[in-house]
Amino acid sequence: MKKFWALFFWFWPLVALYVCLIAPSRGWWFPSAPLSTLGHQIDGLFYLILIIVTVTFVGTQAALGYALWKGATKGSSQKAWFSHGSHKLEIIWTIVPAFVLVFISLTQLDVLADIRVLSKFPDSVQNSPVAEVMARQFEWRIRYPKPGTKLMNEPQPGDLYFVNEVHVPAAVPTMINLRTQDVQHAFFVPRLRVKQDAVPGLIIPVWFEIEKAGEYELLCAELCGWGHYKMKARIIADSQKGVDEYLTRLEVEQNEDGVADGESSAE
Ligand SMILES: [Cu+2]
Repeated sequence: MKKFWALFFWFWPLVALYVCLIAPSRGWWFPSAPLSTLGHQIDGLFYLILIIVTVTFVGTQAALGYALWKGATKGSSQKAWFSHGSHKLEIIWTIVPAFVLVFISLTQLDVLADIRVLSKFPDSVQNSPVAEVMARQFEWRIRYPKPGTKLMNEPQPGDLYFVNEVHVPAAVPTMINLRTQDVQHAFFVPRLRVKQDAVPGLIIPVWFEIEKAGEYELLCAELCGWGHYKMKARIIADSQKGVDEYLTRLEVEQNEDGVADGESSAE
C-alpha cells in the first residue's frame, strides 16, 4: 500500500506533462487563437508561465513520490531524517521562487508597457480615439465624434450614439476612450485578449489591432451589480469604408425628425 501512494504521486506529474504538451494544439486554455496583435504577446506570456508552473509541479510531485518510495522500501530499523529547521533548505526554496518571480515580472514589462503606456501606443492612434465607450449599469454606451471631427472628452453637438455595439476598423491600430458613469466595470474582449478596468473619474485609452474583420463579444469582467451577467455588447470590425458607411447611416438615423422628405418644404 505504501508503494501505491508513491506511484500515485508519480502519476500526476505525467498527467500534468501530457496536458501541458497537448493543450495548446487542442485550444483548451483560450476561447480561440488570439485575433489581435497584442494577443499573441499575451498568449506567449501565458505559455511561459504555464511551462514554469508545469516544471515546478512535476519537480515537486516527483520529489514527493521519491520520498514516499524511499520511505516505503527502507527497513523498519532505519531512522527517518527530519529536514524541519534546515537553514540551507529554507534559503534555497526562498531564493529560487524569488528569482522565478523577478524573471516573470521583468519578462512581462515590455508587453505591459505596450498595452498601458500611452507614449508606447502606435503613432497612428495616439490622441485619436475612434469612439468613447461609456460603461454603466448594465450596458455599454458608445459615442462617436461627428464624422470629420475629433472625439472630445465632453459630448459635442452632432456626436453619434449607439448602445451595445461598437464599430471599429479592422487590420489597423484602433483606440477607444474607456469611461464609466457609475461603478467600476471592466472592458473585456476575450478573443482579442483585451481587458481593462473602467474606473470612475478616469478616461482610460485602450488600443488594439483586430486582425480579421468580424464580430467580437465584449463583456463586463467586473462584478458591477445585479445585472452584471447581462452586460454584453458586440465589437464589429470592418473595413474603414464599412465603418464610415455605418457612421453615415447612424447620422441619418439620428437626425431623422419623423417628417418625410419634401413634406416640410410643402408647408
Ligand atoms: Cu459592469
